[in-house]
This record gives sequence, C-alpha cells and structure tokens, in this order.
Amino acid sequence: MELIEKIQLGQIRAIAKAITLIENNTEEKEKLIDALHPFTGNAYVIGVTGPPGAGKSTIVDRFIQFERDRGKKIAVIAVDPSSPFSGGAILGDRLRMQTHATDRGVFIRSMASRGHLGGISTGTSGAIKVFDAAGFDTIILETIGVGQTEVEVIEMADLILLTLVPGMGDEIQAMKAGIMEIADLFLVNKSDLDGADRLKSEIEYMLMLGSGMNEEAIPPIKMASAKNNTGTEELYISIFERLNLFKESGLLANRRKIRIQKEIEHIFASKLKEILYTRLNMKENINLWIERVYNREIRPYTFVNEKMMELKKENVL
Ligand SMILES: Nc1nc2c(ncn2[C@@H]2O[C@H](COP(=O)(O)OP(=O)(O)OP(=O)(O)O)[C@@H](O)[C@H]2O)c(=O)[nH]1
Ligand SMILES: [Mg+2]
Repeated sequence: MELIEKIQLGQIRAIAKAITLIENNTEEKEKLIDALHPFTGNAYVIGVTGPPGAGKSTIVDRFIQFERDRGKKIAVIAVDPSSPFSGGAILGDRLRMQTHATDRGVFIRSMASRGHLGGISTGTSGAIKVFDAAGFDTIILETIGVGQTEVEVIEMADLILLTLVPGMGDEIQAMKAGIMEIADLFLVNKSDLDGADRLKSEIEYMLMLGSGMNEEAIPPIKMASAKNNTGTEELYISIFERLNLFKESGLLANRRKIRIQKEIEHIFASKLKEILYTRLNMKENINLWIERVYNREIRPYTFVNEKMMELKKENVL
C-alpha cells in the first residue's frame, strides 16, 4: 500500500489521511491497521491528564521543546471529551502549540468524538499506531481524565502523568476513586501559586492511605511551574527514567500485552455482533421486540435464549 510507505517516510498529509480513515471507520481501516502493525511498538506513549485548566497543554508545550532539543520527533493527541464545553479548549491547545506549527518533527492532532463513526477510542488507538509507524519517538495523549471514554483513552498510555494544581481540594476528592489510582507520576503544577506545598502533602497522604502506608509503593510527586518553566525539565527527565524502569521490570511489556488483549477482544466482539445483528435483522426487528418486552408478552432472557437456539439450529453459532 502506497499510503503506508508515505507514512513511514513521515509525510504529514499521509499521516493525517490515515488517521481520518481510521477515525471514520472506513472500509480501509482494517487493512491499514494491519499494514501498520509490523512497524509499531517503538514509540513511548505518555498520557497527560488532569482537570480543566491545570496547565496540561502548557506542560506538553514544554515537553515538545525538550524533545526537539534532543532531536526527537513528538506527536500530541489532544482528546476532546465531546462535551459542549470543550470547544474552546481545543482552540486554546492549537494556539498555544502554534510555536511548533512549522516544525515537521511535531504533529498535533485534536480528537473529537462528535461526527466520527468509529468513536474516540478507535480514533485515538489508530492515531497512536500511525504516529508510531511514522517514526515519532514520543506520543502524548492529553485528556481531562473524566468519564469512561477518557479512562479508556488514557489507559492506552505507557505512563500516566496526573497534573493537579493548588486550590482544588474538592476535585482531588472527586477523582480519588478513578484516575488517582492509575497515575504513575503526579505533578503539582502552578507551584508559583500559594498552596502548592500543601497540595503535595495532601496527595502524599492520600496515596499513603491507598497503599496501606507503604511509602515504596507510592508514585513520585513532582512540583513545577509550566508557565515559568521551572521544574519542567526535571519532570520530563523523571518521566523517561520511570519509563526505562517500567521497561526493565517488564511492566511496560505487560501493559502493552493487556492493551493487545483488549484489542483482540474488541475485534472479536464487534465481528460477532456484526454477524449476529445481520442474521437477526436487528434494525428491522428491534422496535417490535422492545414493544413485546414492554407489554410483558415476552421475557428478555427467555426471548434471547430462544433466538440463540434458532441461530444454533441454523449453524450460525
Ligand atoms: N500561574 C500559573 N499559571 C499556569 C501555569 N501553567 C499553566 N498556567 C495557566 O493556566 C491556564 C490553563 O493552562 P492550559 O495549559 O491551557 O491548561 P489545560 O490543562 O491544558 O486546560 P484544558 O485543556 O482546557 O483542560 C493558562 O492560562 C496557563 O497560562 C503555571 O505553572 N502557573
Ligand atoms: Mg489543554
């Protein structure tokens, strides 16, 4: 496939086209992903998450500079959680990262679920593969980190950085159950503001509780001011140190295998669903079935089991 060669050469238009083909769930998607597969597995994927306005994009902007200083290629996927409030954020990301707009070693892509058939998760995992095959050394995923889809997306990362800022104790409480547990590294950003030290202690305390008071088990907590560019290079370096640690310990391979497991399961499930729904004429029949269940004429499990038996007799299953 000619497109694959262009992607491998790092051609911007080919990369953009491939991502769109995958995102829109086109017929080419399967072939494209399989053709990319042998050339993937080399890039590090770093998830940057945290509440709105925590300074994620400002941090990412710094990372871009550090990567470029070291001659590395970096791609950024800014995930729009499709809420009506996020339109401005994407624009903000674009503007802030415009300093790198003419640099071929930097690719910034916004990912919105609205209007895309394949959904945000498929789009993001596809984009990661395209960037990886195109020779980008590092791929950053920026998300706000709330909701099912966003957790799904951030789990595509090899390492997750959670960015928090002083003066948002409530948000931390709210996040405690979810994203706090999967973060590999914490950042207290805006350390130029009051309350940064206190926030660090609060996070430490919360993590200690969660780890059964085992200090060894808690992830590092870094402080920085992305705006003033202090602490940012130390943070950047510690991310890669941690990634190397994950690689040596086998954790990185494990995480990637779990991702592959999910991918295979997902492909099977969607293929099966496709077969099943076609044979059942789902689109035409579903409304009738809803009515019958609603009117208590049939029972959901009995009905579905009967249908499955019919399909078995027809050797569909
Ligand atoms: N005081 C201070 N402000 C900062 C710092 N880092 C970022 N900001 C400001 O915080 C605001 C939000 O920064 P962004 O980088 O857009 O934050 P974000 O987390 O990407 O925001 P969303 O993508 O909308 O969720 C901007 O006005 C930044 O200039 C910092 O270290 N200190
Ligand atoms: Mg942002």
